[in-house]
Amino acid sequence: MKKPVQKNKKPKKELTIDQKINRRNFISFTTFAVLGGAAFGGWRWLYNSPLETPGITAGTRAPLRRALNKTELAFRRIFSNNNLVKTYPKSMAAKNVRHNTDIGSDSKIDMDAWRLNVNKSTGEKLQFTIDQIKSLPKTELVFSFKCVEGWDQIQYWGGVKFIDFINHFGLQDQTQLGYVGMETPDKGYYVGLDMSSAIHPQTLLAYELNAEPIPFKHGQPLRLIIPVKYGIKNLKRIGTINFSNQRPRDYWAEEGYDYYSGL
Ligand SMILES: Nc1nc2c(c(=O)[nH]1)N[C@H]1C(S)=C(S)[C@@H](COP(=O)(O)O)O[C@H]1N2
Ligand SMILES: [Mo]
Repeated sequence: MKKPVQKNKKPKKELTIDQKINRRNFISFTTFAVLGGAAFGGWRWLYNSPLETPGITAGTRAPLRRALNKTELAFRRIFSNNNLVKTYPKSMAAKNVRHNTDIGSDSKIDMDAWRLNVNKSTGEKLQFTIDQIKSLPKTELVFSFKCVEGWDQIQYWGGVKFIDFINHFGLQDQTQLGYVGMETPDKGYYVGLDMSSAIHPQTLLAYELNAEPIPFKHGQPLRLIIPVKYGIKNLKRIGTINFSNQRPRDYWAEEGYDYYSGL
């Protein structure tokens, strides 16, 4: 029979104040070195990682784009056309409407020659006059327009819901595609929109501002009003609309802005 061995426990040594300080210094510096090293390593990794494949969005590191695309997916999953942006009484709408850049919409416009061109994914091309568009049921919208540059303003727009336009002209099959691209007649400014945002019930092909035809600098005769997106996507002076399964080109995404640009 074995006797249970009595471990001879050493009595725990009391540390002196100096030893305690040394010990804490050691812990802090090691933590600092380890975390600092990890941060530096992470930065080097990102810095040396390849650039994204050039395309519709461009310029960032591939891992950053992957993260952005994941974030976009997360937001697209919670996006619902049942969620409406906040609206306001007309009395709250600005009389002096803010104006921003006019890329692709600053040249003279021949109103008689203007047409809305619609390119279906099948290759079929359609054309509409402003009167055809105005003959559809009108929707009025007073909402807070938001520019990425940091201003917002309550504005009063009128036009036809893009989804009403689609339904009226038999374009329903086109909503099965992933994207809508819109461009100015001179192709100087262009935006890409995910289909769910494009067919959101508050997305308008607008032809009125404060109950008057849209003035020249705000996108005469027809502009996009898409309240679920920042101002950059609200293209002034629409010339062409394309339906497609590929991300359409987008003026500001090419400059490094977020392609989705949702609110
Ligand atoms: N054709 C065209 N549309 C455009 C722009 C532009 O430069 N050209 N700028 C966008 C931006 S950044 C904003 S904030 C709004 C501004 O519209 P507004 O000038 O009517 O205020 O238009 C958007 N649509
Ligand atoms: Mo903007």
